[in-house]
Amino acid sequence: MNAPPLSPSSPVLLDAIVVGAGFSGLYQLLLLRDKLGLSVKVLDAAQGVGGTWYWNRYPGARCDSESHSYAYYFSKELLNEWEWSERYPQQPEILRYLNHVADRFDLRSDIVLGTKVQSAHYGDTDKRWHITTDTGQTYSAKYFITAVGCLSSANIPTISGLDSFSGQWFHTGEWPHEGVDFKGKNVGVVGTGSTGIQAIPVIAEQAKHLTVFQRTANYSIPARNMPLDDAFKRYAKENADHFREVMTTNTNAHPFRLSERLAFDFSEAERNQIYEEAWLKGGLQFRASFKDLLQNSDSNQTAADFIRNKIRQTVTDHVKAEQLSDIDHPFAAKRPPIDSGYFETFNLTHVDLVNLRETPIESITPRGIKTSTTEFNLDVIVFATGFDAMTGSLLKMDIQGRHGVSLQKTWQAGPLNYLGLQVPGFPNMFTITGPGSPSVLCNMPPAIEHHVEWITNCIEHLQKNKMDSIEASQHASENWVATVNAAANETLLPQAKHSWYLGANVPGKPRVFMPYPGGFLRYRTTCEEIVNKGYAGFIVGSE
Ligand code: NA7
Repeated sequence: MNAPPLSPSSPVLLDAIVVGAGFSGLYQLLLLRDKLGLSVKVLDAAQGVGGTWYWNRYPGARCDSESHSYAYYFSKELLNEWEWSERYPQQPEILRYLNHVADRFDLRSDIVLGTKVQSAHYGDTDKRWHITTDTGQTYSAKYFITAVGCLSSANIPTISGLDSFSGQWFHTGEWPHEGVDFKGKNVGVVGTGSTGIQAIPVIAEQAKHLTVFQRTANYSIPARNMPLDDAFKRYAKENADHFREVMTTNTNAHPFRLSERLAFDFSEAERNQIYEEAWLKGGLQFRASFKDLLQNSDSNQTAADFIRNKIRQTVTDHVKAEQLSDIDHPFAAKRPPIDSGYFETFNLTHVDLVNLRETPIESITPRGIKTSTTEFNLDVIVFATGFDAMTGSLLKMDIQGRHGVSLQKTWQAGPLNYLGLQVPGFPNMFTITGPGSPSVLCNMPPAIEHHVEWITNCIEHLQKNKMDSIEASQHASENWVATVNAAANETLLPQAKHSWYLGANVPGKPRVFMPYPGGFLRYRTTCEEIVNKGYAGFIVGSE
């Protein structure tokens, strides 16, 4: 006779469960608990708070947003007491900041670490979310809020033979806490996105030999990182209201505005002078040089040519320079990296470049990486191969809405959603910076603050009006996905065929443009209008 099944532990009953203890989850906990007085727990698989900044500890990991903008703006006190040390914050500093936030707002008592959510099922009868975890503890909550980040599900390529490799290998997004010692080692880095471009110069400083395996050449702008002096720190604090205003009323939620200039309103010499100044200034602001860089192919070409020339001027080896500047997509159609000495690194005699477009990887052998022509002997392989972005972390959980319909099924043809906040068929589930919202096209903290505040106001509205549930309608969701894709088609963004914005970096993933590219201001305005129309497109009701 079979033994009776083990009785599950009794569920913890809550108003809300939040998954993820990064920027989104911490602020969502604070608002739901302290503003609305709800019972809330945040669950996170990690052993510490920080979300993406807990896991991404690879050499050179830093944020491409400027530090004074990569912060919460909801608390003046917090803004005033925190000191950023560099123009772009390094991973350890961001992690310290988020730990400080957790302590300062006394959040830890409601964060359950080391707990991975395995499933979240909506109960058609009791109208609650039932959550199971890998610790065996279960939860039941009225609201289920995902704060899992857009870039947290590592994309490890399935290359045959990886198991046979006798050296060490790592994915940058799951980096060991004790670090990796590259001294005296032959290292291979696969991937030249933002992560590879940050890591390659730092790994090159330590490794005996570095081979970079490039599939798609990339544009990159010098970051011009530097320590922040007291005058700037004071200026950023004294002008916090101004920065907040700029970040919340522009396209990308960065602390600068897109220029009103059009590229062809200037002579070639004048245009190149504008690019030169932006190049010297450094950072993501380069793409704001002209208003039409992402709309007009010819305008974009002027920026692309400027950067290609810079690459050719920087890299002394003619063959490497050609391979690094042979870029197949418009500038900024993929997330444009910024760097600290990336192209210069290829002038070092112990750094080689392998062009995978000419000689693709065939397998991984016990000794290293074998391309169609050569076997490269390696001690360490670093996969800087990115993420199953925007949907990966959500689909990894077994989420089921009404009538047991899974999120996998609902998203078979791409992430159906309304405003990137809800999915039809999943009542009282909210996705912070979910697919369909501007998210990764923005400086993330303002995008996160907006979503967290919107969700909090929505739940407050339900409670005040004695409503029990909110759910995106199918019709509004289909229209929204069409709106997102129409907005993408107004730009050059879909022309980057291998972009993770389109899901094209993960084999088998449906190709749908995922982040909303119509700009942060337009998006915020749309969200506000929908609320003012009584949550148009949502089904709000008492159950
Ligand atoms: P990205 O931007 O997705 O870059 C991943 C890189 O890895 C990119 O160069 C890819 O080439 C390459 N890649 C991926 N799979 C393979 C395989 N199988 N073989 C060879 N090369 C491969 O990820 P990042 O981590 O750099 O950046 C993600 C975001 O994090 C970034 O945009 C910031 O917002 C923070 P491909 O271009 O696909 O040909």
